[in-house]
Amino acid sequence: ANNWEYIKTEVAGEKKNVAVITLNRPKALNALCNGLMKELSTALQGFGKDSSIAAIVLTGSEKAFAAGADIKEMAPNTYSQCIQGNFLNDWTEVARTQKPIIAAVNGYALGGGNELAMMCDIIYAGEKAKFGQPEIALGTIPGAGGTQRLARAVGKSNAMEICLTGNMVGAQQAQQMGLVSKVFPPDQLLAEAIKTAEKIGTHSNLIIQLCKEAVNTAYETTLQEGLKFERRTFHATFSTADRKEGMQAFVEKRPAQFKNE
Ligand code: CO8
Repeated sequence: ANNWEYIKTEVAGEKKNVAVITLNRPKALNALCNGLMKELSTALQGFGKDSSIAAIVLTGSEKAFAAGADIKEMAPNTYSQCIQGNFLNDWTEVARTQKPIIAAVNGYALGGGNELAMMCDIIYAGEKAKFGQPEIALGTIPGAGGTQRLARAVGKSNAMEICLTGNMVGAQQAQQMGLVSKVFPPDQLLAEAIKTAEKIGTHSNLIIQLCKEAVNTAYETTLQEGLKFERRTFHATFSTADRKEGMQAFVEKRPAQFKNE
């Protein structure tokens, strides 16, 4: 129904509760121009508010998830324009989304493309996927999490090597490092990501949201504060109808009927 220029959106899964957003700028290997990022933010906000959607899958093409920020668009920027235009501020919508997002990465995930994947909650890769932060070769550094989220995902030595050399790492290596949780043949990747999103979608959307928030808190605070947040959030689930139903259903040996309340 939408007239997107740079993305495609559809609803998938047996229960039609999985949103699939496909980056669709094939001529530029899905380079992340302003227009694309604006459309992506708008689509995410829409699916975020749509109560029939439980989880979101973000993907690209077989050749490229995204080859980075649009270098041609970015090249003329000056320091003062970056500051005054708050360059990259629009990029955070992915990380702000409350629903789970799975990145299904085939082909290149470079620079801003890898950073975009890392803003998602789970990364699945096709066997030929290639991850990297090549900014260093352009005389700049990562600007949307490539030095920060990557270091937390793969540790200092791996992150340093990736950011300082600009070398790409393949899917298997990315999985060994912990950047990627599963690797699939390229033609099965999207279906597998949707399957996982559907599995997530069998649970209570309300509790899913709390759980995502709790895991994300592990990246934001000390262990003691994080444990406290987790404990209180766990306690809070006892005020929900879905927690009552989940436990009742277990006791009665039947599937739970969650109402997201
Ligand atoms: N920006 C703009 N155009 C691009 C980009 C890009 N990042 N990547 C590819 N393209 C374009 C090419 O210019 C080419 O267009 P044209 O046909 O008009 O010349 C087309 O896509 C196809 O690309 P290639 O011909 O180069 O395809 P190859 O298969 O030969 O090579 C590569 C594929 C290796 C992926 C190669 O295209 C490449 O190295 N791309 C650039 C990768 C890169 O440096 N990415 C990092 C960008 S910097 C960045 O992301 C900074 C992030 C800052 C914060 C993030 C927020 C945005």
